[in-house]
Amino acid sequence: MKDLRIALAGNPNSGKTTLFNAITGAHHKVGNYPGVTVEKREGIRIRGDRQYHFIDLPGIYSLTAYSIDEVVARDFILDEKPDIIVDVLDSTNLERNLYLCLQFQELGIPVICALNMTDEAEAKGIIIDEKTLSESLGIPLVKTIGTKGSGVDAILDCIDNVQAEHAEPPALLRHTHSIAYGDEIELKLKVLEDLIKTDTVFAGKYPVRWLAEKLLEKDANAFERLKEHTRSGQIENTAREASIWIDKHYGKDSEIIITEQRYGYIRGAVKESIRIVKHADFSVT
Ligand code: GDP
Ligand code: K
Ligand code: MG
Repeated sequence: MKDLRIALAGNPNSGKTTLFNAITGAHHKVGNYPGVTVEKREGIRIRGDRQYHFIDLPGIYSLTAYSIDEVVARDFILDEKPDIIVDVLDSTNLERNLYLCLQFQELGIPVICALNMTDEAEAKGIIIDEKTLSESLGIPLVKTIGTKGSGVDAILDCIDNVQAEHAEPPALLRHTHSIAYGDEIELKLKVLEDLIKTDTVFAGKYPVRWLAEKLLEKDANAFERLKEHTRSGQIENTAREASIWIDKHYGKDSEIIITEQRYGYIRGAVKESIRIVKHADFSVT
């Protein structure tokens, strides 16, 4: 039987556990992540010749590894390398929820979005054109209502499709869709990516583009991982010089610049695919 490992991730309160229960029924295992008291919930769903092994990750807003929940979620994804991430989004608050989604996508692991709470979104007059949103983000989307268990089969179908498309090479090292950060930052990223690629041990562990971005953002955990795998200080020095250059050039911290560009990209995608209707209009249509 084929075993697929699927991380259920998303912001706190987006409905991950509700959806997890709807998908896996009563077959749960609850424990802790190694060394910490953060709860780890695992469950299995069997369909046809496939065993879907779901892991309900702690709710987080970002992968910056500032809080223990972020560290747990990030380490799980980077070190355990799930086959697929199902990112559960609160459809009533898409922009904020998509920020995390973009970070998963940048990791190069196949991502599927469950647009959850679509009942609440509809009640608020938020109309999501999921086809347009899916095309502009380059991510498959499935509408769900966790509390009613609706959309569960569609998620499993979507997992099957994504898995068939991504059979090779190893998930973590594949580069998918990513946003462009403008000529100057792209140039710095390119130099860093080329340098990282020459370090075969380090480059083999993580997606190169993602690493280059994280180093440019001065992400402390990414620097720690770099030091774990390479003795050469060249990547670190180049990254630090590049972020200092960006700080000066833009007059702002490189982490802020990169974050703003991600939000700009999300806002653009959401603007094209969401309509808000007033209740008066809503009752007519
Ligand atoms: P988690 O923090 O992401 O695990 O979120 P939970 O699964 O604990 O859900 C948070 C709250 O949202 C609970 O009260 C759920 O009953 C509720 N909820 C989950 N999914 C939906 C949904 O699709 N629609 C609505 N209206 N409520 C939902
Ligand atoms: K709620
Ligand atoms: Mg939960």
